[in-house]
Order: sequence, then C-alpha cells, then structure tokens
Amino acid sequence: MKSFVQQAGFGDILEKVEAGERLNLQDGLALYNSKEILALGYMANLVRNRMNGDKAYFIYNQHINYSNICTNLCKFCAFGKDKSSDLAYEMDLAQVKEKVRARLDEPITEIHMVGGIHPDLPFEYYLELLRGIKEVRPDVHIQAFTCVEIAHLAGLAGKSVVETLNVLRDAGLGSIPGGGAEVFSPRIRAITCEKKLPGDQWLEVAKTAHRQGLHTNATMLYGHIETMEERLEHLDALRTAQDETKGFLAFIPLSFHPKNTEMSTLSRTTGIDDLKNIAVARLFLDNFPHIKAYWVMIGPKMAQVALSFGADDMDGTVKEEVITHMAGADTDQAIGSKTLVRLIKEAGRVPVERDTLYNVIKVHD
Ligand code: V47
Repeated sequence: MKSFVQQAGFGDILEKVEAGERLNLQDGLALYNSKEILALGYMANLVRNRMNGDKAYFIYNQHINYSNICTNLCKFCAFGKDKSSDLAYEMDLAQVKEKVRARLDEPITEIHMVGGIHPDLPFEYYLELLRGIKEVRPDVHIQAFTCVEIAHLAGLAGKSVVETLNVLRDAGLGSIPGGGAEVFSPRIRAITCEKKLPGDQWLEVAKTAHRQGLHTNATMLYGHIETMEERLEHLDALRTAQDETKGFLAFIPLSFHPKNTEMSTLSRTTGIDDLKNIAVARLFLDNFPHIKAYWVMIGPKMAQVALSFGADDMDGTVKEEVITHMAGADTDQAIGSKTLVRLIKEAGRVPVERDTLYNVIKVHD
C-alpha cells in the first residue's frame, strides 16, 4: 500500500502524514494537482482513522431559511433575491414556530437557520426567532446565522460583535454555521460577491465567537472560478485561525451548483473534485476535528464514498434544504436516519448519532 503511494509521487508527503507533521502549501498544491485519487484517499483515510477511528457521525436536524431577501446578491447564489422579486419571501415568527411545531414528533436535536442579508428587518426580529424556537422546542440546539449575518446583526444592533453574540446567546443561539466563507480570496470576492463581508472579517467574527465560547463551522465553496492556490490560501487561513482559537468544529467543502445563478454557464463539479476537496481538507486542516461530506451537495452515494477519503460526518437529516435546491441540486430535500445509518454501515463505519457539539446520542452498531 505504502509503495503505491510512493509511486504516485507522494513519498515525502506520506512521511509527513505518518509522522503527524503539518503539510505546507506546496504539499497541498501537489495533492490538488495530482490525478492519483486513491493515493490521496489512502493518506486522508490514515488521518481520518487516527482522529475519528471507525466513527461516522450524523445528526437529526432541521433547516429553516427564514427569508431569502438579500442585499448581497452573490453571483453564485440562486437563493438570495431582491426584495422586489416575485420569488422573495420572509417568514414571520408564527410561521417559523409552526415549522418547528410541525416536527415536534421527530427526534430533532438541532435547528440550522440562515437567511439572506435583509435590508430592513430589525435586530429584535432575529432575537424573537431564537426565543420563539426555544419556546416551542426548549431543548433544541439552534445553530444559526453565518458570520456574514452576525456582522450584519451587529450593525443593526449598533453593538460590537462580542456584545451582539452575547445578546443572541441569551436569546437562544447555540453555535454558528459555516456558511458565507465562500473563498476568502479578495479576487474571487470582487468577481462573485463584492458586497459580501470580506474574508478577513468573516474570520474575525468566527474567532470572536470562539473567544466567547461559541463554536462555529467553516465552509469553502469550490468548483467555480477559484484556482488551486486560492483554495489552499483559504484552507491555510482557516488553519491559522484554528491554531489561535480552536473553536471550529467541522469543515464542510461546498460543491458549486450553477443552475439559476449568474454563473450558470459553468458546469457542476465532478466526483473526483468532490473527493479531492474532502481528502485535501482532511490532510491540510490537521487541527479541525471533523470533515463533513454534505450529502445534499455531493449526493448520498458520493458522501458515502467520502467516508473513506477523509470525511467522518454526513451532516444530517436536514429536512427541507432550500439553498442548494434553488441552484439545481438533484438530491432529496431530506434523508431518513435509517438511510444514513445504512449508508454509513455499508461504508464499513460505525454510525454515531451526535448532537451539534459532537456529544454521542446513540451508537447504531
Ligand atoms: O453560505 C450558496 C453556499 C452556503 C450556492 O455549518 C452554495 O454545518 C453551492 O453553509 N452552490 C449555505 N453552494 C450552506 C452552508 C452549510 C450547509 C450544511 C452544513 C453547514 C454547517 C453549512 O451554501 C452559503 C454559500 O456558501 N452556496 N449558493 C450554490 N449555488
């Protein structure tokens, strides 16, 4: 096995991987530029097994997208709409509570809630969303508002990010999802999402949250116009931030879906690129405890294979995914826990149902 990885030209990298040494940008570039997907997977799997053993995590969760009205209107996004659009929507508190109430008979432990950058909803609306969800489902963990939204909410509240996070936490915020990171490169942001919070500020919000004891996730939107160097710079910035604060729980590579976006002439990512992003992330982000294979974006079958290429988490049941489906995803909008368990078992892993903070709820062996 080892000689096969050496023949693929990864001898030096394999030595580092086996010794638990940190990979540098050149190593990362060599991995991205290689066609030796099995050798890459072998190394990522070594690290995955060292960090997470046989476990493959999943969660019972529900997604709620309270509004798609957005002033950023990023070119890669089919979800965000101008307020004047026929497709624009916004839920009031009663509608959000009803969404939560409708699933009270399911063992959901996490509500994942994000929306656009709304031009005129007041800060109180967001607090009421959190409080309202907790009223209906007191034990649920609310993972809500990307770092981009948090920065916007701080502006609305007229408070510092620290103060804003504290108020949100008092209202029920449990942790922060990884969206809005896209690719940190100013070049990419200028072309695809010029109005969005810059990458360095996204990182600042995340690190501020970590220092307040709030965990966050991180993502990277790949497969559009970014270079391999830009992907690695993104990963490197995340790794450096994590060295400082240790507050990131999981990294989730997000495969670009072009349909209904302003970048719709681009193609969907390939399976090889999907696996490469999982594997390179596992190898490069040596201080991230978890790498998610988000089945909504890469499909349940590819996510299953990704469990042997560095991923240790399938995300969850999701229920009513909207953002990727607006951009042409052909996966279901939800998946049953039984299906997740079967996918994980057939991949030779032990399905572990978790809560948001990776506490074990049930081992399905
Ligand atoms: O912030 C937008 C991205 C994100 C498209 O933290 C697109 O555990 C692909 O962040 N094609 C939302 N991606 C999803 C997200 C997420 C999902 C699951 C788990 C977690 C977590 C986070 O999706 C957005 C944006 O970065 N996105 N448009 C698109 N056309």
